[in-house]
Amino acid sequence: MFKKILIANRGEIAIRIIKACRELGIKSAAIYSDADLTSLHTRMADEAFHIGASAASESYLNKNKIIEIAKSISADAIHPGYGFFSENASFIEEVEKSGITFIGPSSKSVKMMGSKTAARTLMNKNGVPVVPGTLEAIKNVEIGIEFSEKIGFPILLKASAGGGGKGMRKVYSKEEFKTAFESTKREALKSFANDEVYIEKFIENPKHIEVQVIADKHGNYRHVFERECSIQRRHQKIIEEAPSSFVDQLTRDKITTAAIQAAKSCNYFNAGTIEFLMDSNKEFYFLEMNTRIQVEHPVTELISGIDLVREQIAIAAGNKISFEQNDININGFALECRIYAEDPDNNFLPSTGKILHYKEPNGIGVRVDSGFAADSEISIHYDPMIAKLICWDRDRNKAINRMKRALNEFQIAGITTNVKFLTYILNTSEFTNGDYDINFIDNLNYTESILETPSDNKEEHEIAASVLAALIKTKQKSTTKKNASVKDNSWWEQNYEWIYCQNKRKVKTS
Ligand code: MV4
Repeated sequence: MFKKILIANRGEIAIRIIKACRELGIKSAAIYSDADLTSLHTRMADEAFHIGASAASESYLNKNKIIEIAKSISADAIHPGYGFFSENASFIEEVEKSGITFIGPSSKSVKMMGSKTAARTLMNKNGVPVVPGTLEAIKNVEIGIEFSEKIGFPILLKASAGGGGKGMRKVYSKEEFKTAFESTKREALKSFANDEVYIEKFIENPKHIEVQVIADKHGNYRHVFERECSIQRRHQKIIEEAPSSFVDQLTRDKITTAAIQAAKSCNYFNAGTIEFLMDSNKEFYFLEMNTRIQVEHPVTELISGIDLVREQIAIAAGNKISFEQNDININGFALECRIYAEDPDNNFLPSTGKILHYKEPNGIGVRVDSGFAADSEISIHYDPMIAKLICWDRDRNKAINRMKRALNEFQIAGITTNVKFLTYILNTSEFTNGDYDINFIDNLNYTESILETPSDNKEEHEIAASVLAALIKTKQKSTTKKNASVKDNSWWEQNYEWIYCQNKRKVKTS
């Protein structure tokens, strides 16, 4: 097993990896940018090394510096987390060349899955259903129109080097085709330095279902069931669930078999995810393969009992997968809410600044994977995700109720978050019934928060929040006392107005 792992990431996933290292008796080494000098991941790791300025290009995306540090501290392996270099084939090649183990797949697998046309061709050859369309890039407008008419409009033009929603355009008719084709090519060239574009039939109102797979370097393949990830906005997932309430056992057998076949077809090792679109008839189509650990991996961990990050590390070290397929079962139900520093009342504008007060929910079936604490700074440089709240219970309905309770307990002040928005979604009948697809948030009529905030003055919010934090710290006063104007039982409503009164009094007398 490895002695020391360099974690080439930050925030909650760096901390998640540190926890796995500690349980395995492996030393963890963090890298940190200027902005992360006092961040949790920097503090929690056994060792921490400054990498550069706050901008990602100067720090977490500084390939040479990362490998240089890994060598100089004699790290045996690098864990990339998600984002940053996790799916960068040239980074993986460099790591492979340096003699350090990359905790992830081979650069070859990543390259293969990075080309959407290559991936489609490979999947098609191996019996994995792909969306009807072309397996190769479209050579010219005439061929494109002829093919589109054959499968029927609307179609999607997709950049071969794209993915995650980048480089996609819907085309409704042959009249639009030429302009759309040319601009998709132009944009693809600019974004990915590759202008190959192919055609897929547009699937109407599908669900996004993905299958977790694990493979080792000895040719063993396992699946860890599916996740439902349709609740998203602009390709940013917000709520994920496992298992999917839409997927019956027969469909599950089919889609997990297809996922394992997909992983085999590119000689994959590491944890990975096969993304599918599923239509209302439960027909599913391969979309992309994610060759990394994903943000939403905890829901799978909670229903299966498998520690996916531990498996990743062990597999990279050359171990076999620690379980047989028949050893694991779906136990209960889990969902994850992503807590973002953004303002749903203001077009989801990112909210930056200092977290003045922070308290996580806890209790049975509640897991919080977070990168922040009180006094943490949410900067413009990185992802606005503050924390992931993951709840488990024996069935979906119970888990949703537990999630609502936990969201209500989550105390974050100083910045705006989407916590109320998440609660709003959980209360919709569509969500409760599992009756939604990838267009759910776009079609949602969320205009204003149900509850009024006591004041729109940011400065007053901040003062009140800091007074609240101070009061909680010194336990000077019970802050859970209800007053007449309380509209619900959220901590904000219970505490904020009370503290705000206190604060006003304080300001007056001082
Ligand atoms: C599609 C599609 C409908 N039909 N392909 C978006 C991300 C990228 N992975 C593929 N995407 C889509 N491909 C066909 N043929 C709809 C989407 C899509 C989507 C897919 C999954 C999750 C969220 C989405 C949001 C908008 C569009």
